[in-house]
Amino acid sequence: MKHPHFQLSTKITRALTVGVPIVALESTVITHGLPQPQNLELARNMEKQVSDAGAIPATVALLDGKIRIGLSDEELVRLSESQATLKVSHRDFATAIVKKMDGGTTVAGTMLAAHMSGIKVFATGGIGGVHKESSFDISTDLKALAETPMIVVCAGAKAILDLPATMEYLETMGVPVVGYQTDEFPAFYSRESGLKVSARLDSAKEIAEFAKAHWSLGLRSAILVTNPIPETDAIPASEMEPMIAKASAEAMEKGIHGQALTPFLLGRISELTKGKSLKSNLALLLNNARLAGEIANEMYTRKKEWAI
Ligand code: PSU
Ligand code: MN
Repeated sequence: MKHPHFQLSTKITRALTVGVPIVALESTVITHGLPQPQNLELARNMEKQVSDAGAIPATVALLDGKIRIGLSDEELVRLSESQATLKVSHRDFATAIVKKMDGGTTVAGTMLAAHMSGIKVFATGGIGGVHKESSFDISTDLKALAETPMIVVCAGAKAILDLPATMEYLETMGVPVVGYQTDEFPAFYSRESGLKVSARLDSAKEIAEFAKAHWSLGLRSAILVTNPIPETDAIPASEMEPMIAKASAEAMEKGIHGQALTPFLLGRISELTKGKSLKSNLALLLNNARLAGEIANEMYTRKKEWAI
């Protein structure tokens, strides 16, 4: 791929040419979502999970204003330690490019860059959605899911969001919400939310077939695959609720809004749960990377049968 603002690593360029399975990974989780040093450890471990599943990891980020697909270990270290990174969603790319900044790409940002590069599968922790504090604060992630044909593996969305409103938005935009081995939309730290997914699928193979059927109709949305956090790492919704309510009230008191809201809530919840939520967060991210690797493999196996 030739584009003045993109730089693909040699490994990713080769993988795209040969057509081997690739999984894109976001970087806002490294720059804004997790504290140091867990962020670096997580970035490395997610790449390892993807590799262990037989796919090539492509962490997406901005470095010196270039959209980078596939980072070296030194670059992961730089991103994890940098204090002045931009949180890059759709409207922030040009800012980072013209100001030659480093940036962590959100779900929306990663989807745009990965799709333009020809990558079809992406793993993240939780998607952004409609915030509780203001119903006008709707993450660009939802718009990206509506208009970018990729498979996005997540653990649902955090209960810091208005989950019913988030699900309604996804329904309106025609985004399938697939439950991996579950009928219920998972709520990130918790396996339950009380909300139903639009389809339950029990294997990576079924997910690949589902994507093929969806896109064969000319539909251009993503397939959102929701993978519940492993049982051993889950925190019951009832235990999370008071922490979330407290963090949310503090955000409103302090007047925190816009791009700063999600990082504030995540940080506060981690403090309030004394690190318990952080441990869960890391576990579900790895779990998602693994499933995304398996799905990418299935897509690869079927590539010759399909024109995708
Ligand atoms: N949800 C999480 N952890 C995160 C994020 C969301 O549980 O780190 C990050 C993702 O990168 C997501 C972004 O794309 O926050 C959404 O931010 P906003 O609500 O400002 O669109
Ligand atoms: Mn927002």
